[in-house]
Amino acid sequence: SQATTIATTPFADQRPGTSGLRKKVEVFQQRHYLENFIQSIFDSLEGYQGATLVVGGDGRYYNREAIQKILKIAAANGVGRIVIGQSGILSTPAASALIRGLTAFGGIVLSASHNPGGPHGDFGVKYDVANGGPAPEKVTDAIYARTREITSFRIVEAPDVDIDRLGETRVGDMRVDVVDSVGNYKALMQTLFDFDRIRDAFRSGFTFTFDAMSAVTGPYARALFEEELGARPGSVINATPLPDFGGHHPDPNLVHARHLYDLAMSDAAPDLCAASDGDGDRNLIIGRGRFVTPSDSLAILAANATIAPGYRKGIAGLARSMPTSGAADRVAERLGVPLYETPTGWKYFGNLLDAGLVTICGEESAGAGSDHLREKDGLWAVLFWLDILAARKESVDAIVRQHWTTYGRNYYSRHDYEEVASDGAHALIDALRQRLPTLKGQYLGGLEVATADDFAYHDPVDGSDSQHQGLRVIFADGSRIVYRLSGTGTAGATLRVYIERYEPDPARQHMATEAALANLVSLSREIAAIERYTQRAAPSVIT
Ligand code: VG1
Ligand code: CO
Repeated sequence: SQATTIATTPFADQRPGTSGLRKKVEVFQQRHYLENFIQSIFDSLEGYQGATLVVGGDGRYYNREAIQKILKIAAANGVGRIVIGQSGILSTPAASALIRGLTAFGGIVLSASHNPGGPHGDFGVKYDVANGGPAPEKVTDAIYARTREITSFRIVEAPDVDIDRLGETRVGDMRVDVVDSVGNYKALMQTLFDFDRIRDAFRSGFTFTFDAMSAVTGPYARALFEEELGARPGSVINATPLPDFGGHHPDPNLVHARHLYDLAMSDAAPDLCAASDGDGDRNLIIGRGRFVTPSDSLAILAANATIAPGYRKGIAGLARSMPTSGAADRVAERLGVPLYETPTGWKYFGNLLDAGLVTICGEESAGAGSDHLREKDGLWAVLFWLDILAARKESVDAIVRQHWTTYGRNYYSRHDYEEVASDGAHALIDALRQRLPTLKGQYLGGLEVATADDFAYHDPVDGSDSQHQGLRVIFADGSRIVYRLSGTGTAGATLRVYIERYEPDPARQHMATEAALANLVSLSREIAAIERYTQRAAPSVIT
């Protein structure tokens, strides 16, 4: 099999967003679209010749076709070896774990995460570096620059690899190993949590429902929860990964996993309901009668971390994305460890984790993780909760309430105005950005503005700076409204508005979130004139 060079022309729209390049499947199916992007990755890297790369995805439509192309392009570019999950399946955290476990050069993860799949759904490609984490901006910028200039790609002509069969084969001179998708990840989880303790809890009647949402976590969840830990068979629902996720939106939030919320609030509620997203890096945690916001979940995991064997030594520090609530800050303060506030997206945690500055990180968007790998990790968060529940032998609700009594409660909500016209959304942000300097000291809705700024991040490890990471209006009482545009969407623009209020008084910690935030919610719409710019009077999704 000979490597050939094929002439191509650039596409103008291959800029990676918050988490890789995400587009409609039809966009990826354009002639040379995927080839250009993969070749641009190689053109931007140095030292991959002869090295090992990990490849896998969440099993969505176009996963298999993409893998065959990637194998042939990698072989033509001189990659030494590719390790693929069986049938092309690797959850995002499992891919991260595998890159680290093999000390591979990097990896290519095929996913559009929580976005719908299928022939008319979304597809995505993300490059992970040697630490197992998403490529930093420096790398994604270089890849994007290359996509704008590319004139050819290299590919070998070879038969397709049978990716369903475990074992070793070759594409051209490159070795290909098809490996079990679950084993390495499962072994890592066993080093972090007390599986005997969780097994005992299930044996004593602890009840649990995990919804894999017909996405990638099904095989992992079955192996871990049912086979290894003894949860009742059938505890894992929607356990078979489907290329179109059964036509659903594999986003574990209160809208797309509503049935799970309803179950948790019903008389038949199990002790714990949980779910993960398309690629397995997000988590949803709902106890009997109690939804745990992702920001609270992060804080509670951190506060209880030493219960789990993997964190017995304590934690070095915490990090959260800027829009994530300040609940974790209070835990860090009490533990006497630093708290880092980063821009949205897991790639910003990589340096902090590599440098040992933080142990646990999280995002309000249902992402939590730790230094065990370099992505957020849905099943890790669920196992962490199971371990804490097994050790404390209290309900989720009791643990959450006790946490608020100790630390105060951060009422929190995110309003998404999805798929609005891109021009209007950008105009809204531009206009508000202009006004920020004038807001300080003003009274809005009876609240004094303490600061209003455009969040920028200085990475303390590599010294890099990231500008324009979200507009913040922070009030004197600590309440906050944050505005930013999504970097993962594939149609129009999505405006995210994050609303938060801190309540230290235990007597006032049990209001409905909508009631507690009502004033701030109307302010959020007025301050940015959301309806004027987006033609939307209300958000499409509230989480
Ligand atoms: C969203 C979330 C962000 C998360 C990103 C990737 O980004 O807000 O917190 O890291 O998705 O998650 P954005 O730019 O749309 O707000 V996943 O599970 O889609 O890899
Ligand atoms: Co995801």
